[in-house]
Amino acid sequence: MTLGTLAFLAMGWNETDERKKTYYIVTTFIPAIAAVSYFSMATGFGVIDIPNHDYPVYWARYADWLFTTPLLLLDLALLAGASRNTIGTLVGLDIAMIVTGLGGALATEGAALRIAWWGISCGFFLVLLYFLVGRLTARAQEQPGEVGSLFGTLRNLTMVLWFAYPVVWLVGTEGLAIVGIVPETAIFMVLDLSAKVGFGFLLLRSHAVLDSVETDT
Ligand code: RET
Repeated sequence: MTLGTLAFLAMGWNETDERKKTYYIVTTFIPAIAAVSYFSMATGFGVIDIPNHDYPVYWARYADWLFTTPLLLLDLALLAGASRNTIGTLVGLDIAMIVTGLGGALATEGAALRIAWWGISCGFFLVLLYFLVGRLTARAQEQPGEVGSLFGTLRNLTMVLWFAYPVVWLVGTEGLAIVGIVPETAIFMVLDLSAKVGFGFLLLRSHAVLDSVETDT
C-alpha cells in the first residue's frame, strides 16, 4: 500500500491540470489510508478482543473501508460526470454498508444476529450497485471519447472485487467461521490491493481519457 501511495504521488507530482489533479489526490489517499490501517492491525492497535467473541475483531479494516470505499466511488462518479446528488447517494449507501458490517463484526449476541447485520449491510450494497450499474453507467456512456469504456472496465473490476467482500466476511471469522483468520486475512489483503492499487493504476494511466471528462455538478 505504501509503494502504491508513492507510485501514485510520483505519477501525479507534475500534473498541472486542476481537474486531473482531483483524480490523483483522491486516488493517492486510498492506499495511504490503507497503509496506516494495515500498520495499526500489524502492531495490534487495530485489533480488539471482545468478550463472547471467538476471534479478535480487526476494527481498523472498517475504519479503512469507511474512508477508502467512498473515495473509490468518488473516482468512478467523477469519471462518469455524475451529479452531486448521485455522489451523495452513493457515498451515503456505502457508509451505511460499512457501518452495518462493523455492527455485525462487533455483535456479541450470537451468529444469527451477526448474519442479520450482514443481510442489512448487503441490502445497502445491492442498492449501491443498482446506482453504479444504472445511473452512473448511463451518465458515463454520454461522455465523449473513451470515457465510457474506461468507466466500464473500472466498474466491472469494482463489481467483481466488491462482491467478494461480503462472501469472505460470511465464510470468515465474522460470520460462519468456515475459513480461518489467516486465509481470511490473506484474501482481504489481495482484494484490498487489487481494489485500491490495481484500480488506481488502471485509472491514472489513462491520462488522455481523463482529459475528456465532462462534469455535471
Ligand atoms: C461487509 C460486511 C458484510 C456485508 C457487506 C460488506 C461489504 C464490504 C465491501 C467492502 C469493500 C471494500 C473495498 C476496500 C478497499 O479497497 C462490510 C464486508 C456487503 C463491499 C473495496
